[in-house]
Amino acid sequence: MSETVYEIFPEIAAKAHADAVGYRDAYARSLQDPEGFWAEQADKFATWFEPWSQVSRVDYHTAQIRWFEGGKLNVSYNCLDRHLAERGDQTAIIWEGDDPALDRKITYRELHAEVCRFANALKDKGVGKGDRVCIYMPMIPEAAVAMLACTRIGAVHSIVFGGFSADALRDRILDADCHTVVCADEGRRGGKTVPLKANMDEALRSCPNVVTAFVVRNTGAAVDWVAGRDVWYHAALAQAEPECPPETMDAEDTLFILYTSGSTGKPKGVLHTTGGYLVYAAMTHHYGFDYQPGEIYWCTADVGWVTGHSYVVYGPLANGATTLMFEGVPTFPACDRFWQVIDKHQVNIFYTAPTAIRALMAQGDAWVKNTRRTSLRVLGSVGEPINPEAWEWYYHVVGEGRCPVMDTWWQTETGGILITPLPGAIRLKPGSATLPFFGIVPAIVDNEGKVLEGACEGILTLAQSWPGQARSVFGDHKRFFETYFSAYPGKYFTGDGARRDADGYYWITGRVDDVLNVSGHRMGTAEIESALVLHDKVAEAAVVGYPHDIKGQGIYAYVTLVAGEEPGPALEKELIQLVRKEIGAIATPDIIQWAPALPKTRSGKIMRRILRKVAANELGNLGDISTLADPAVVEDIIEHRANKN
Ligand code: 6R9
Repeated sequence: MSETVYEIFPEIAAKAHADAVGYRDAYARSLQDPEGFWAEQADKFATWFEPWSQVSRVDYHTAQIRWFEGGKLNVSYNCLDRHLAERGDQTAIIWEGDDPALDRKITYRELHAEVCRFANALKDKGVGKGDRVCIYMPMIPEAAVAMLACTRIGAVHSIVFGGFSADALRDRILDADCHTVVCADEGRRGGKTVPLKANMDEALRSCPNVVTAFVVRNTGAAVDWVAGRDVWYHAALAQAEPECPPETMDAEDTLFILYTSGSTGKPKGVLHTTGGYLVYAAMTHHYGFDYQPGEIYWCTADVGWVTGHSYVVYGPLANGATTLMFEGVPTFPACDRFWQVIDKHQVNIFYTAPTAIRALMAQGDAWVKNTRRTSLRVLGSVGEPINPEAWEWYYHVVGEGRCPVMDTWWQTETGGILITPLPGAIRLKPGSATLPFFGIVPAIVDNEGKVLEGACEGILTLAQSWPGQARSVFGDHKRFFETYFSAYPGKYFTGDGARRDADGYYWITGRVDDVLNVSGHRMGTAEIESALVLHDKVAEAAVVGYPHDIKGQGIYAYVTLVAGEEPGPALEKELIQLVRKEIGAIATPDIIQWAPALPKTRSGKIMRRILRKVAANELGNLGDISTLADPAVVEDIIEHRANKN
C-alpha cells in the first residue's frame, strides 16, 4: 500500500469541469436531492425528443430499475445529428490502423452519412426496433458505424469481441437470438490477421435463424460466400437510401446486450437501456476525463468490451469529442507504439489498462523517453487493480509528473465509471480509485451483510442506483436478481472486495467470487472448467487465478484425468487447443497441473481457497484444512505444484 499523495494541479483545476469545491458540493447535492440532480444531468448531457415523466423508479428488492421513464430520445441522434450544425466538419473518429502506415479521419458529417446509410441497409434486410444484431468486428470505424446504425433504428446490438472463438460466438448469437450479424473479412492485430469471416461461417452453421451477414472488406482476403445470406457492407451502403430519420426510443428501451462472465454458468447478456446509459456515459466521460472541446481523446479498449462501448464510442461521441480508435496492440511494430500514436495524433487524454502499462514498463523507459508526449494532459486506467509501482511509472515516466492518473473502477454492469478521481478535483493516491462519482453510494459490508463504517475492508456493494446501471440479464431477469441483488438485500453486489481508508478513499482489492481478470479480460473459472471437461480423458477440472506480473492474474488449471489415462505434453496441448476453440485464446491456461484428485469438503465441494493458495505459492498459509474429506490430496497437490510462477 502506498501512502504517497499527489496534489491537484492548479492549472488543471482552474479550467476543469469540476474543481475540489465543485466536486464536494455536487456530490453532496447528488445525495441530498438525487431526483433534482439527475434531472439536471439528463438535460445537460442528452437531447430529448420528449421529456421524461419520472426521474427514477428503483426497487432493488425486485431488481426493477427505471430511469427517465416516458422520456423519448435516440442515441445516434445524440451522438451525431445534434453536433452537425456546430461541429459537422470536426473529426469524430481518428482511426489508427495496426499497420502504422494506415490511418483515417472521419468527420461528424461523414460518420452521420454512413450511419444513416447502414441503418437503411439494416432496415432493407428487415431489421427493426428491438431486433438483436450481433457485431463481430475488428477495431475499425465500421464497428462504430454498425453500433450507431443499430441505435438509429432501435435495433439492439450484441458485440462479441473479435478474439472470441467460433464456438463462443455461436453461443452468444443463439442466446440473444440474433438474426443478423455484422463482421469483417479479417481483422488485424500485431501484424497478424484474425479470420473473422471464417469464424462466423463456422458459428453460423449452428445458427439457423441468422438470415443476413454483412461483411466489411477490411484486409481484402478471399472469403467463402454463402449466397443469399452474405452481403458486402460496401455494396449495401451503395444501394441504401441516404436519409434515415432516427427512431424515437423510450428511455427504457433496450440499447444493447453485452455478454460478460460471472462466477457460475455461461456468460450472461448484460442488458443496458437507452436514456440512463447515454446520460451516464456522456457525463462520466465529461467529468471523469475533464474532456474539453477540441481535445483528442484516446481509449485503447476494444469495442468488444464495455469500456469500448462507453468510452470509445458512446460517451465521447455524445459529447462531440474526437475519439481515437486503435486497431493494433501496444507492442507492434515496437514497444513504443502507444507513445508514437500519442505524438502522431497529439493525444490529450489517454485511457488504457494496467496490463498494458505493466507490459510496457517491463520494456524499459527508453521506449517512452524517445517520444515527446507533450500533448498529454490526463491519463486513465481501467480493467483491474493497478499496482502502485505501475501507477508511479505511468505518472512519472509516461506523464512526466504533469498528468493526473485517473484510476477508474467500474464494470460491464455499471455502464460507466463509479469510483474515480476527477482531474481537477481529487488528490491522488497510487493504487486507489479514490472517491465515488456523483450520485454513487458505495457501502462496504462484511460477510453477514452488515454495513461497515469508517476505515474498513470488506465486500463492495452499492446502496443507490445510478442511471447507467444494467437493467437485466437478457432473457433471464431471475438470474439478474439472484446474481446482483440477493446476497445483500437492498444493495447491488459488485463481486469486488474493497478497503476504505481514513480519508474515505477506496482501494479495490479484486474479485471475491470466481471471476478472473486476465490482462483486463473478465472470465469465469466455470467457463474454462467446462471447456476442459469436454475432453474425454478429463474427469474433473478446477481453475483458479494466481498473481501474474504482466497479466495481473494468470490462469492455473488443476486437471484430474479419467482412471487409466496418462498425462503428458501431448494431452496438455490438446487441452489448451480445446479451451481456445471453446472460448478463445484469451482463456488459454498458463499452467496445467495434473492432479490425481482435487481437495474437497466432505459434502463434495471443491476447496478453491486451497487451490488458490497453492497456485499463488502461499503454502505456509493454507488455513483450515480439517474439513477436507482427504487431507492427503493437498499434500500431493503441493508436491506436484507446477513451478512456472
Ligand atoms: C470496466 C471493466 C469488471 C471488473 C471489476 C473489477 C475489475 C475494473 C478496475 C477494476 C480495480 C479498477 N476492475 N476496473 N479493479 N480497479 N480501476 O473492466 O468492466 O470487464 O466488466 O470488469 O474489473 O474486478 O469487477 P468488466
